Amino acid sequence: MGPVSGNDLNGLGEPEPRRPTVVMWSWTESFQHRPMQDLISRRHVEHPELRKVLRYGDQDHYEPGPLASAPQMRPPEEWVEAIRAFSLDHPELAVEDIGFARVQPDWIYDGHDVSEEWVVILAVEMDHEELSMAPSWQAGAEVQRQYNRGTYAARALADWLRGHGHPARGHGGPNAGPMLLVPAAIEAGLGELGKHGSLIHPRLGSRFRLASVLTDVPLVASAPSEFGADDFCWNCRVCLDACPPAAIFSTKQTVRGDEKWYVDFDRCLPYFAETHSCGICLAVCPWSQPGEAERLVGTMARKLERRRARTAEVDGADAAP
Ligand code: B12
Ligand code: SF4
Ligand code: SF4
Repeated sequence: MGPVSGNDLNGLGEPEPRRPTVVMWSWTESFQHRPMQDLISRRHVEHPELRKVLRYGDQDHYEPGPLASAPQMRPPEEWVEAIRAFSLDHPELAVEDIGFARVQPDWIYDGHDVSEEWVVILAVEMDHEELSMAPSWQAGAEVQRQYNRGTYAARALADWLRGHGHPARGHGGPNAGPMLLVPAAIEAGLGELGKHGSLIHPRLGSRFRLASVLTDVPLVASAPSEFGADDFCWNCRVCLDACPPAAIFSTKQTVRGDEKWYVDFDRCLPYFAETHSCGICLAVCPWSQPGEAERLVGTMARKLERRRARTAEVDGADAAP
């Protein structure tokens, strides 16, 4: 694991904002946990079943498609609609959701350069039955399969934008790429951060992966989506009780100047490495059960409504002569 705690590298307890540090999933640079990353990759490659689904990662040589010389001009709203149609309705790509956000410097890894103004975030669903086999190679294989789908879709969208004369680069897992995807996906309206450190989506729960496209094509930012997942997490501890190395905190932590749910890197990583990428926390989250997220969105909306009505009653009583 190296001499420095992964939590220190991540900035746990640091009150000031700063750019994140690459801690895992880069094949082009060296960092403290590189030997651990290489060990995990080797175990994947040596596994007779997992090896069949590995497409991207250290074996990956990506040639972006040609950039058309005359950029096609359209208003931002039209680009948003065209990109949504390309990614959501395309018979081969068909990602499950998409969102748009302006890139923020705090998401970009130290030492990396992102000059593009916009990021398009793609959400790719994982099969709940396969995921529920975690910890096992079967759940690990589902993670890889959906990484393949996300990376393929992101690169296809980037090539499509380049074909219209707009520089774009597509990226997907397992590679970390140049920036954090979770805060970008929150900003792009794809969900709320859960206690288990992953996103909760209002339809997919936590059973999805992310991929991204960086571009300068003019876009419109999506509205962040708040539907009560954060509130729900305060009264739930299913993931916390199910996590074998006890890596999930019961309260929010200060990390690089933000108060947020946080997962103990030093506890999660060794278990993740031993189990072909664990994922128990995603599988057990009530929001991840098929059909359950929509029901919980309704429950949380009613709860919020009752709370608002009670506050209005109290305010009314206080104001009465
Ligand atoms: C490195 C990495 C890991 C490492 C270390 C994670 C860590 N917490 O430090 C290890 C290998 C342990 C790991 C484990 C897992 N990971 Co991981 N991981 C990544 C990766 C490649 C980079 C994240 C990173 O640099 N973290 C290090 C630091 C900077 O972490 P941090 O400050 O605590 O930030 C985390 C969150 O708090 C949040 N975040 C960061 N800044 C901010 C700011 C605000 C305001 C908020 C609200 C949130 C937020 O994003 C970070 C996610 O780890 C991302 C892909 C990407 N490019 O983002 C996938 C990613 C985050 N992992 C993912 C998942 C699902 C997992 C696992 C469940 C494994 C699995 N089987 O799927 C576990 C869960 C453990 C956990 N929640 O941390 C998904 C999350 C998808 C989702 N639904 O949200 C991602 C996005 C991969 C993907 N392309 O889909 N992961
Ligand atoms: S991936 Fe596994 S070890 Fe890591 S936080 Fe989730 S349940 Fe715990
Ligand atoms: S299992 Fe419960 S506490 Fe954990 S992320 Fe899901 S809703 Fe939140």
